[in-house]
Amino acid sequence: MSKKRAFITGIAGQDGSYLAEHLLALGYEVHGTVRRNSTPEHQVSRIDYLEDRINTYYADLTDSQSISRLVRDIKPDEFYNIAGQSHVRISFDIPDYTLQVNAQGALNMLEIIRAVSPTTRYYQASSSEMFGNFKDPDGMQRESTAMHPVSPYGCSKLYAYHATRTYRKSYGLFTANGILFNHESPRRASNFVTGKIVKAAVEISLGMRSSLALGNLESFRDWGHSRDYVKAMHKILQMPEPLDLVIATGKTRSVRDFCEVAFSALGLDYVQYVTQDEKFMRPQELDYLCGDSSLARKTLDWEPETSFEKLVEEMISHWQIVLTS
Ligand code: NAP
Ligand code: G4F
Repeated sequence: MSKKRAFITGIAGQDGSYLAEHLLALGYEVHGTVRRNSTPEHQVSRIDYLEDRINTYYADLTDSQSISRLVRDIKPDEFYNIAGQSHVRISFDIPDYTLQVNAQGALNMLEIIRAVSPTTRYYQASSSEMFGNFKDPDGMQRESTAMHPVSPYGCSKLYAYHATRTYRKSYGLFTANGILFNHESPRRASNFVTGKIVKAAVEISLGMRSSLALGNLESFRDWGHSRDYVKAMHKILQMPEPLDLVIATGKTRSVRDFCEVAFSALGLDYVQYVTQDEKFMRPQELDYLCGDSSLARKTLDWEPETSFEKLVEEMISHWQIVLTS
């Protein structure tokens, strides 16, 4: 039997790299897009160990033709649209670009599926940032919770979420949203708060620096592991019918809690090192996220496998190796 073919936009990103690894383990033929970068090593640093086993192509979500040609030739069984301008605070600096990539870009991908390969199953990387500061009376966000985003990033993702539903209902395509809560890993870029805290804590423990400036310490996030969440992405595209599902751990912690856990794992008291700087605050903050993924757990037979403590431990080990080699 011929192998199933998967196409991943943003294959060199955090999730793209774990998803490629997971799909290869399941026996898929894996194709994916990377962006041109003036330092090519940056482009593929998360996937260079997979180089001989995956097929990569230069493309961009804002350049429809670049991806249309590939989809026409490859005819993938599954298309994972996980490329994106993924940084919420930076979306306030580059709102226009964020919209072009995350909103118009997703629409471009849906049009390609509709026109060129309508039997391809389509996954859209939607986000808990779409909820903004809304939660249900029990303090959680789920599929039915109102969505009122508070950032250009959240607005762009909400557009893509609705476009994905619209194409499903209008054209009968298999298009589905994974509404993923924050997920991290050793491959998380160090300008997201978890990567930033862990990298700095390890540097402090090695005597390489003496402080860490952060923004808001009081916001709460529901942090899981990217390696676990990409398994849910794949399961979402195996359902008999397309559905939009929340993927989360159901446990929430503050940025302050994260600092405490990461620094104390290294024998340090974060209070002595962490300062606050306005520069890392956002014009509007999303205060509290805690996801109820019971529908996904039931429908997909999925659940997160990595504990919060193990996630932090893995991230620390990664930075210890990088910073001492
Ligand atoms: P990431 O590490 O930033 O990866 C995003 C990937 O998209 C990168 O490879 C990036 O390329 C690529 N990309 C950016 N702009 C592009 C464009 N115009 N055309 C083509 N590729 C482009 O993000 P992630 O954490 O893996 O997240 C994956 C997706 O899930 C994103 O869409 C994100 O918004 C969404 N999401 C993430 C989370 C989370 O907590 N991680 C939660 C919910 C939703 P470069 O490497 O060249 O920049
Ligand atoms: O790590 P963050 O930048 O992630 P954020 O904004 O929650 O977005 C991530 O999760 C979303 C899902 O909900 C994804 F859709 C999105 O792509 C991305 O992966 O910030 C987390 C919290 C925020 O409240 C922020 O204000 O940490 C706070 N924070 C405090 N100091 C900081 C900092 N965030 C960053 N990046 N840098 C700081 O110095």
